[in-house]
Amino acid sequence: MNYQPIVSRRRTPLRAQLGATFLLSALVLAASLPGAVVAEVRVDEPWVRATVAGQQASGAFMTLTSSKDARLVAVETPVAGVSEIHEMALEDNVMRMRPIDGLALPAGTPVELRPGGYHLMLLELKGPLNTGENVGLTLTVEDAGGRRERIEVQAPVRPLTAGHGHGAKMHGH
Ligand SMILES: [Cu+2]
Repeated sequence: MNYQPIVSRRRTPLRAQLGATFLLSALVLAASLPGAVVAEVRVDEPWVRATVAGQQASGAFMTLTSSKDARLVAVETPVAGVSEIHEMALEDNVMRMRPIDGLALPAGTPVELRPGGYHLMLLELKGPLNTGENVGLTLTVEDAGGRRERIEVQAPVRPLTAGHGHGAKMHGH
């Protein structure tokens, strides 16, 4: 890679101006995200849907807020043989879920994973998920520069009534 063209385009006065702006932004960000020094992605209200007898799939939900532009690219959990990132999409006027390669986490913007929306799909469950238990989830997040970070999450198991039925038919709104 040759970085010469990028360097030659820079102008010193502009850079000096931007420096002050960046410093201010950094201070605001640090104040609004306590604990962001180590973890760059905040995980709020994680939970996993409890299963009923014989059910072999479930969903995991949470709100993710990244301090800089990043993507959620993978999820792993010891309770499932396969874990995927899913989106809901309208097909023939019916909302259906389908796997995606990654979920964009724009800087400073909370991204909600919820029943009926983006979610983490836990497939080939190794056993029942009972209300009151905790499920360990490992999220892999990749920043714009391709650097990856793994985030450990403990998600409590909650009953079915916590949201809409997973994969339920829903009309667009
Ligand atoms: Cu799904």
